[in-house]
Amino acid sequence: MHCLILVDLQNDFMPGGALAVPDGDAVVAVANRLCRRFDLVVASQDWHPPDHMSFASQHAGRNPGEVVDLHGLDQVLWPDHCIQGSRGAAFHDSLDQRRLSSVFQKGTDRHLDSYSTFFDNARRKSTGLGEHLEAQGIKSVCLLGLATDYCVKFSALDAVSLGFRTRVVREGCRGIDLAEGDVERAWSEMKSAGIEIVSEHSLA
Ligand code: VGL
Ligand code: ZN
Repeated sequence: MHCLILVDLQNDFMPGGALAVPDGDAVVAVANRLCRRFDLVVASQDWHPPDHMSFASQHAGRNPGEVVDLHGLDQVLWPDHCIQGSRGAAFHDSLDQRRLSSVFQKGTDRHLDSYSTFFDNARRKSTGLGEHLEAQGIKSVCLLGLATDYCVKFSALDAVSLGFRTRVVREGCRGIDLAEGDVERAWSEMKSAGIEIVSEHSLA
């Protein structure tokens, strides 16, 4: 049983959004094509309260892109984004949701960020996705979405560490590259961890 995981295909990560990923909307068509080829399709949503501590607006004198210590973890500060229930947090209008069986929301705890679709950044709480996949008999997952160097990378690393065969679709991802080279380093890190980087057309 194979599962496709669509990572954060939300308006705020698309061009014009609050935390726009360059060319981010290009991956929606890839998602729509691949949906039909998997036994199970799930999606994640970044889903923050309006006063989430990953927002630079919550730290006096700080700007997006800076790093602060948040309860002992390095936290990159972001513009306000993906606020629960907002238009920015909604899926891109062109995303075909008909084959989407469930949605997992993350980053809901004000004090803790969650890049991975499986666990919060402190790895204290599960989103329930890992348990869900196991209950469905899934052995292999394939990921695509936004952003390569944050949510896709951390989700894929958690997937492989949980024992799933893990593939990431290269042309189904776009990255932020806050520091030049972040996206390339993310691909290398994923490969070193045993994640297969595949193209849409090579998927069996
Ligand atoms: C993400 C930064 C902040 C992502 C989410 O989806 O990659 N990046 N929140
Ligand atoms: Zn976020």
